[in-house]
Amino acid sequence: MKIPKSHPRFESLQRRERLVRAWKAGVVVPEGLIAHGRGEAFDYLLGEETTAPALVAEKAAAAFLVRAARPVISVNGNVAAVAASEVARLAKSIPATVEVNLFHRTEARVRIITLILRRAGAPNVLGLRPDARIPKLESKRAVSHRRGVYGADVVLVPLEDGDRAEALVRMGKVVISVDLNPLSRTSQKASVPIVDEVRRALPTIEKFVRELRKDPEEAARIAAEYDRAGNLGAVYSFLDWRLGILSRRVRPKQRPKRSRAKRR
Ligand code: PTJ
Repeated sequence: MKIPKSHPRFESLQRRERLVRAWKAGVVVPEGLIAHGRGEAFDYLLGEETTAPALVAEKAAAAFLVRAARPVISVNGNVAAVAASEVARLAKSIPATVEVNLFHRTEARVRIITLILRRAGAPNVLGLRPDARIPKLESKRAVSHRRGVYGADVVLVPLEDGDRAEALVRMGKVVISVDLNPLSRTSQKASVPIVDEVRRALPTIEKFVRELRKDPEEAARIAAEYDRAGNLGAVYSFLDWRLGILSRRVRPKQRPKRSRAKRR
C-alpha cells in the first residue's frame, strides 16, 4: 500500500507496511506483527520520544558494550526488518559480533536474515551452524554459537522474550534489552533494560559508544554507577507523570462550589 506523505502518522504507517512486507518475504513471523502492535501501544504512552531514563540506560548500555571482552548483538526477524542498518552500524562501532537468534527458528529464516544483515553492512554474522545450547531454556532460542551469544560476556537483545533474558542472566552475562514495554518479563529480568523504540535506541547507543571508546575511565564510572532499579523506577515515574498530564488535558475545569445560602 502506498502511504501519502501528508498522513499525520506517515512514519508509523510506513514502518507497519515494512513489517507486513517482511512478513510476506518470510523474515517476520505473524507473531512479530502482534509484538509490533504491543510495542507501538506503549510508545504512544511514552510520547514516541526517547525519555530521560531511556537515555540514561542507553549510555549505561554503551559503557558495558565498550568494556566487554566478547560483546554480541542478538537479532530476530522484527529487528532485521526495521533496524538492520542500525544494527550493522552499532556492531561496527563497538565492534561486536551479530548473531541471528530466533524464537520461531527455521533454517530458511536464519539464512534470509543473515543475508539482510550482511547486505546492511554487518561484518560478522553468526546463526547458521550453531554449536551450543543455552542451559535450562526449552525454546529454539536456546540454539546458539560459542563465538556468539553462548560465549558472550555482554549481550544486547532487542525485542527479546523473557525466558531467554532470564537464562542469559543466569549464565552470568550482562543482558541489555530494548523493549518498549517496561512491564515485560524481559524488562524485568535484563541487567540493563532500555525502554525505548529500537530504531531510536540503537543509534543513540552507537553515539555513546563512539564517545565512551575515547574515554575508558568515564565508561568504567558509568558502568559502576548504573542503578538498574532506580532507572526502571524512573520509567514508571515518567509514565505516571505523562498520564497525569494527559488526564488533566481532558478533565473539564471544575466550577467553584456555591454556598448553601446562595443555592436557596
Ligand atoms: O523473529 P523471531 O522468531 O525471533 O520472533 C520475534 C518475536 C518478536 C515475535 C518474539 O521475540 C516474541 O514473541 O517477542 P515478544 O515476547 O512478543 O516480545 C516482543 C517485545 O518487543 C514486546 O514486549 C514489545 O513491547 C516489544 N517491541 C515491539 N516492537 C518494538 C518493541 N520494542 C522496541 N521497539 C520496537 N519497535
